Amino acid sequence: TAEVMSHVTAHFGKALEECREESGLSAEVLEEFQHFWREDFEVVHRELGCAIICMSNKFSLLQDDSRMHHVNMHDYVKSFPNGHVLSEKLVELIHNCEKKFDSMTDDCERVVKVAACFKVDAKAAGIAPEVAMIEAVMEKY
Ligand code: BOM
Repeated sequence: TAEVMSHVTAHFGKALEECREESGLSAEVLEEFQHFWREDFEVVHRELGCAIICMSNKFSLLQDDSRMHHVNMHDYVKSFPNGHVLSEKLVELIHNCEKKFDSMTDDCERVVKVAACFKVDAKAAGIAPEVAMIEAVMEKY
């Protein structure tokens, strides 16, 4: 659900500042991670892909090949309030997007494509949060 996704995004987003330098993602492109979900934010920059890899690694959410670690992602999402209602769906949506871009060899380029696909599919599935929902739970993390 969108409510659960707001918690996951608020928590995951806290790792952005630790990853800014090594990813090269400027504040001009993305100032705060929750803006990822804004209608007018385009998920296109290679540096955002690098940042998502770096952030995911802080929580052991990726395998060595920079693809999702299914079990760890499932457990991560389940750890949030009502997480069990989102975990399977989120893993399924991300994996479906990974399959579409599997031939891309540049990890950062591929992950930003996967993230853009995930944003579209999460909206279609009705589980994308409003930025205001994320801001309402930011203080919890
Ligand atoms: O193959 C690479 C897998 C990368 C998974 C991350 C894709 C989605 C990241 C952007 C959105 C994040 C919102 C909430 C946290 C989900 C972990």
